[in-house]
Amino acid sequence: MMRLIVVSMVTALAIIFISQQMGGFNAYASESSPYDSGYSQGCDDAGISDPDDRYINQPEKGPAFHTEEFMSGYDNGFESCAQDSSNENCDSSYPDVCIASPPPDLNCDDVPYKNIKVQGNDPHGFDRDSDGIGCES
Ligand SMILES: [Ca+2]
Repeated sequence: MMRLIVVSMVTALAIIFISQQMGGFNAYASESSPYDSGYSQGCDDAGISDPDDRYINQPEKGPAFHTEEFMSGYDNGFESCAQDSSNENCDSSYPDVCIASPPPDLNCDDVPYKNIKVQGNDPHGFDRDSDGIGCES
C-alpha cells in the first residue's frame, strides 16, 4: 500500500514537472527570439535600396550593438528577402534564368538564353517537345 502511494506521488510530480516544462517552452516560443527580430530587420533592410537608409547602418544600430544570434538572423533575413525581391518577376518554370511570366508571351528569339532548364507549365512554350530543355540550339 505504501509503495503504491509513493509511486502515485512520483507520477503526479512527474506530470507537474513535464507540464511546467511544456508551458515554459510555449511561453518562450510565443515571444520572438533575437534571431527572429534580426531576421525581420534583415528582411526589411533588403527592401531598402540605399544602404545609408538601412537599419543596420544607422548610428548605434550596427553589428557591434547586436548579439551574434540577432546578426545571424539578420544575415539570413537579408539574403532571403533580397533574393525574393530580385526574383519576383521571374517565372518559376525557368529556375536557372530570370524570364518574366507572360504577358507578353515571349519566343526564344526574345530571350538571351539557349538550352534553358524548363519545368512546370512552361507558359512561354519554350520547350515544345517537353524534354525539360527549352530553346535548344
Ligand atoms: Ca525541348
